[in-house]
Amino acid sequence: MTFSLPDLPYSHDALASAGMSQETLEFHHDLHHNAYVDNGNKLIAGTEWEGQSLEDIVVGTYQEGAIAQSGIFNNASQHWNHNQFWEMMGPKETLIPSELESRIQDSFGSIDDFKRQFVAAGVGQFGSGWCWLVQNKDGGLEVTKTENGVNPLCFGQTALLGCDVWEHSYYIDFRNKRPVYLENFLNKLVNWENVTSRLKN
Ligand code: MN3
Repeated sequence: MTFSLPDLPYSHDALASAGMSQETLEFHHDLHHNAYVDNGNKLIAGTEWEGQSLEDIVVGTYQEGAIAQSGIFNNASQHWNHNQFWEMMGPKETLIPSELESRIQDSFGSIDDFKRQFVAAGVGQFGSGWCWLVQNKDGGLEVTKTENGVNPLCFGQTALLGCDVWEHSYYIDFRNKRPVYLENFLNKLVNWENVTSRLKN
């Protein structure tokens, strides 16, 4: 399949009062995400990956242990990551549904402990990357961090929540304050109903 840029599930100014400005979304969605789409399409044209699903391309081109991933992987995975990221946020403040709350308490002890681990993972990712709340195959939840475009699909995990810690995601609104960006993300931007809908039984 050919990659295409999805519309944001809200207007570009919808998250501004929650800490993600219109300018950030114009740069991040319309330019950065679009570049992964365009570059990915150019790179897969005429290869065995043209016509495969996005998930199959990500998993199939991931090279475990490689110092640098291929261009196809980098653009395909970043396209997938951003597709998820836009859906994981929303303009409406949501509470953590009880189903997810109890899973988080089982795995981390408390919501606050989970949030502390998530922020620490994002702050501790040296350079560009993502931090995640994932569900492992045994059903348990875990906080992870990944570099560049690497994501939970590469490890057979389900991505429940992911936060982009590339500087382009926070520099306009938070400058160098990545920890404040991460705390704001958890407390104001996450659509917890979307996160809960990703849980597998
Ligand atoms: Mn990004």
